[in-house]
Amino acid sequence: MQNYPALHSVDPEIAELVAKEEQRQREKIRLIPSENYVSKAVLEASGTVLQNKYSEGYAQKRYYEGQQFIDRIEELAVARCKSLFGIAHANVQPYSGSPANLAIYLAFCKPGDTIMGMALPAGGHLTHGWSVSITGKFFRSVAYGVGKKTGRVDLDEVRELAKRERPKLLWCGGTAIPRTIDFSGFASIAKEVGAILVADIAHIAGLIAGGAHPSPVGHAEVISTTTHKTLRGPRGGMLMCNQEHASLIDKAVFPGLQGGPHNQTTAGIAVALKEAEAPEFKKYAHAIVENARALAAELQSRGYDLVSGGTDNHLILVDLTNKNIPGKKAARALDRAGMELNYNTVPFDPRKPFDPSGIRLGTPAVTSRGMGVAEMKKIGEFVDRGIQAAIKEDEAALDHIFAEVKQLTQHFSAPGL
Ligand code: DSN
Repeated sequence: MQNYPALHSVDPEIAELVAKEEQRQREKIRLIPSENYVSKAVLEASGTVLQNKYSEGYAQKRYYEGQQFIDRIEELAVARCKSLFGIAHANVQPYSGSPANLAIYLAFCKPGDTIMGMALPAGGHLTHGWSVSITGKFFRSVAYGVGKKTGRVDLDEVRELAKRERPKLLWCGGTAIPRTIDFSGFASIAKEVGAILVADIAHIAGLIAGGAHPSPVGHAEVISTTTHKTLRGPRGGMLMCNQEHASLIDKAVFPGLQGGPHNQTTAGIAVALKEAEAPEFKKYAHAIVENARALAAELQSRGYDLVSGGTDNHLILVDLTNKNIPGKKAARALDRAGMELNYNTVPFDPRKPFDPSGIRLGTPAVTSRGMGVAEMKKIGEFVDRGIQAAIKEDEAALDHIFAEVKQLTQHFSAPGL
């Protein structure tokens, strides 16, 4: 357990809740594909006196004095990002993924312009133009989906739609895509219709950094990511582009959209990027994919219907329709049984987003704990037993599974805890 003596003395209520959350993260099998465990070094960097400093602007061009060390920290984060991804320009100031994506609109679009992204129910992200997001309200948004039979993006359909609609921005990437993204295929469409291709690699940044997924560099003109998913950094965002767009992107982030950067996060990002340069991180990235494949195979062998028939990356999307249980009921029961995942829409879902047909799970966090293929088989069994118990509303069985889950997790220490 972490020791927070000052917090315990000033605010025992918050201290106790933090301790309980830590215990929860230690005991449970964490399967939300957008979550992870940061290292102790990242945690330490994110909780420093950098909290105390304003630094609007960029290194060597700030609007506040006293930037001798903040500048160096941001320069290190930028240099490490550029080197890790092999790109000319990086901005590490976006507060998270949604502000990073908004900055891209600000850089390249005017309200009312046509933009094109993957539909949310097909696996896209809210900020790729979905109707309830500011990006679907301020811009004319057109959405592509996935094939009904394949569960995969059909680039011929994307091309046809793009030729008809002529979007200014074309987004690829999303939040529930279990398959490899064909960045070069998207790039050829963007070129054909004169759109700027934006790759949102939030989910797969760590896989790309570790060589377990192809890189969008050289294909997408702008790349957006969060830093806290497979990349295993603190909660934050980054934008990357070639030199041609550098100034537009930087101006859109500040002063266009944000004020002072969160320097404590910048330091945490710098540390995570250093960790991601290490050879062990490459092994980690490949192990995430190997584990996801093993977990997917185990679920399939137990009769689960996986969108697209499997996975190429860290993420598995399960359509529970054939199991006669809605996603939310399954996710709630599995949480009680010690497995944390989220209910999710599946493509062409006849149910509502707040009570959809699927669950979404992934392997970044369990892989950070050092779990491997043998444990994935066990987790597949736990998930199946949890869902069977949920169908029967057998709460005692769920409690029993949680006890077994704790037996397993106690053998795998989690980074940072
Ligand atoms: N909320 C993130 C996810 O879970 O995928 C995306 O923004």
